[in-house]
Amino acid sequence: MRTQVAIIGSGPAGLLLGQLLHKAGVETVILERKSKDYVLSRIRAGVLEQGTVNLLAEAGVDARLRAEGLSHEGFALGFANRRLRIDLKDLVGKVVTVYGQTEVTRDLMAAREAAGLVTIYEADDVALHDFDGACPRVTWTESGRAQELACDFIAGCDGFHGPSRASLPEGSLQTFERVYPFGWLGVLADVPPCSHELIYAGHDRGFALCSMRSPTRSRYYVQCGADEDLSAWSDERFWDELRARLDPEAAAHVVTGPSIEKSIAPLRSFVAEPLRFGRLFLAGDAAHIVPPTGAKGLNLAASDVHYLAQGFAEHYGERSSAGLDGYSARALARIWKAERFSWWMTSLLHRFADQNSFDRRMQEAEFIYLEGSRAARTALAENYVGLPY
Ligand code: RFL
Ligand code: PHB
Repeated sequence: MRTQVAIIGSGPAGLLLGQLLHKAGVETVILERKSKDYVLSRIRAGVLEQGTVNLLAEAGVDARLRAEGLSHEGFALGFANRRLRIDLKDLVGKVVTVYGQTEVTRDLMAAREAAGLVTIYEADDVALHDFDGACPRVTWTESGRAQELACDFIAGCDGFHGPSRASLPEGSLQTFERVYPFGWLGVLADVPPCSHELIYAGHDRGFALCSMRSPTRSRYYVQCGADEDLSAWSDERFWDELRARLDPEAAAHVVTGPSIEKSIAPLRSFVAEPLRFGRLFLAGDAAHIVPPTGAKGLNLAASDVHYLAQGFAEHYGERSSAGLDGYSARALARIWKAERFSWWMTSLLHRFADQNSFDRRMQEAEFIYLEGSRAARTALAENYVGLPY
């Protein structure tokens, strides 16, 4: 089998890249380790920047997003029983759209299928070869049978644990990492959200986030220990802990119900540099991780893919290598800004085990500064809605 761009991973980065390349007349094959149903069962991001929405429109997959996505003009920060609204529309004239990553993935998969493009699910032992030369190859096994795909380029969109970054020779990458000493316990439930906008609450007991998927489906998170046992968290314990971390008004509006999904996610900041090695390009979580506090992970995957798709379109359409040559530097410039913002929001709102009373006062001072300064709120808002690209 042969294609122009072999894409490893059918998460949002791989699928969006496939769709943008299809629009540009470039052939792709996607190889995915898991089944389609498994990929669609992962509950992750919920907040899309306008730039991501625009890209999904460019890819021709925004019909359901426009009909069902919730436009949010602001969100709230909670601190010591107070709540501060960040009015995105007023501060920076932009909004964000609440629409689940699962739905983005579903729409992209449907468009790929409708266009008759090839995705190979349940591809085992995916391995990348010869990407430092002119003729890269990808091999895998399918129902125990060895398979091979020859290609011009490989796009590594296989998330943090995938084989793409791992196949780079020792010493070819520089990595930067911070692992946070806590995780997020997330619950999805078919209950109306406690507030019509998101609330990010920094409480003495730890961080909590009130988010949603629709007017009848809520997504909540509480900060928990990194190694906590999920079975120790009954629904009842979760709801009690959530309410204890919210201001009284928000807590009073929490409607409880049985969880339909419950999981613990670790928090990490990570960047690999550069994003290109020969004919292999890294994009999305394969190249970088942000803690979810700023809602940037999926959005960064989208901006990477925008730069990369442009590079491939220029290569095939205009016979120019400028876009591919500039990909790593262009993408990394935006990645580091989102890393800074996500690290800052995480530092502001979480409880750290080694935090002393001075550190806690610093968090409070930051919150009070935001309350009193439109300039500070504007800086927060311009990052939250997404820096331009
Ligand atoms: P993904 O989604 O991890 O997809 C990678 C795909 O590669 C496949 N794969 C392989 N395929 C073939 N062979 C192998 N050996 C393979 N190994 C792996 C995987 O099965 C998978 O299908 O990476 P991608 O596409 O780069 O997308 C990144 C986003 O998923 C991620 O950044 C976001 O979910 C992060 N994130 C959030 N981002 C936002 O922009 N806004 C949010 O509100 C937000 N909230 C979140 C989040 C992530 C969370 N978790 C669970 C980490 C909330 C949470 C709780
Ligand atoms: C979510 O709805 O899952 C969500 C929203 C905002 C975040 C992280 C996750 O910052």
